Amino acid sequence: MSDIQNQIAANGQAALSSVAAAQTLADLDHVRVTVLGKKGTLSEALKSLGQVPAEERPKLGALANEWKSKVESAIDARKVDLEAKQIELELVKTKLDVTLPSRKIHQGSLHPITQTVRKVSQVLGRIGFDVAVGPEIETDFLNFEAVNIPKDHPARDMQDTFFIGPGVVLRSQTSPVQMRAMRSQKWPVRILSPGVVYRCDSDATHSPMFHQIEGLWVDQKVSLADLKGVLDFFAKELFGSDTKIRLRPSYFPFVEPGAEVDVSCAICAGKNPTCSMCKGTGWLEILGAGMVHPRLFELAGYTPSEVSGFAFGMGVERIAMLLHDIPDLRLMFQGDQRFLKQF
Ligand code: 2U9
Repeated sequence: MSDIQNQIAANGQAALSSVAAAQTLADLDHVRVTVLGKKGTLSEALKSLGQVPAEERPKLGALANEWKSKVESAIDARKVDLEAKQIELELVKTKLDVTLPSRKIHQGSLHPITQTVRKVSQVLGRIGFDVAVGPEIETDFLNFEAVNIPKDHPARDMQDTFFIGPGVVLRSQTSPVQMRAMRSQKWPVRILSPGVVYRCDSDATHSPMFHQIEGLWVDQKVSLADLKGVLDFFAKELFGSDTKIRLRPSYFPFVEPGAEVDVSCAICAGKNPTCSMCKGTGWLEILGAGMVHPRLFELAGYTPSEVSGFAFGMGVERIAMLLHDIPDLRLMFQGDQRFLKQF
């Protein structure tokens, strides 16, 4: 055997050993380049055939090509093995347990405050109340002056209201919305104003931000009997058809006369002295109401002798707590999924 024959066979053998020893796809590619690449050992051997006598060339050329295809086949076979090995390694590394149950998809729901606002608006919408909205940043004039809250009223104190600039406050009730409505249109007016209000107060039963819904009905000859009729309908729709209401005299600057309104306790009907809802009184306070003060009509640009009206106001959190037996106001603002997913 000639030196070149030996050389080709030795290179071929060495290449086969390197292919068998390759542990990664990168190793294998390195072998392919060093053996079969442009300057690879077998390619160089083929190039050097030019220097051997012409009669030996076909035999040596065939030998070199034979080794070349042997090495190519060995590389292809090894590549299949190494690819399988790499996939196996990946699978072990990621430890994917396909038998685990999938994560549950939780369906969201509306916040109890939103549900209550919608329910109240829907019930009163059926007897003709339209929803009106207004700004949360209000003028001192519309928040206080225009709804007959005098300069020396405690609500005007720094301790009760967020003052955010000269003559500008965060509204402490939604009354300015109704006042704006009256000042911009002639009667009749029959509106509800749901919205956020702000007061400097924070403890177990007070939040610095809470929600109110106020209602206003102004027309010719609107009476206290109309107010009672509307509130009776409202209470029965919200708390059940057996519900009764009662009005207790009270004072609010924007109405005269004013009243606090209670509904009968659906849990014990006053029969359980230790009832957690009504504490045995049989009544639950739900809102305040009254006949619109004539001074407000003047400030709205109406003629007080031509019109009359009633208004009412309620805290939405309180209504939601009564409807769903929620024990603590703070639950409404904490965003706790364990609480919220019950609605
Ligand atoms: C205009 C005229 C009259 C709205 C009213 C109440 C009585 C009332 C409280 C309930 C609980 C506020 O959230 S609360 O603290 N509200 O008792 N609100 S009458 O009277 C108005 C409003 C606007 C133009």
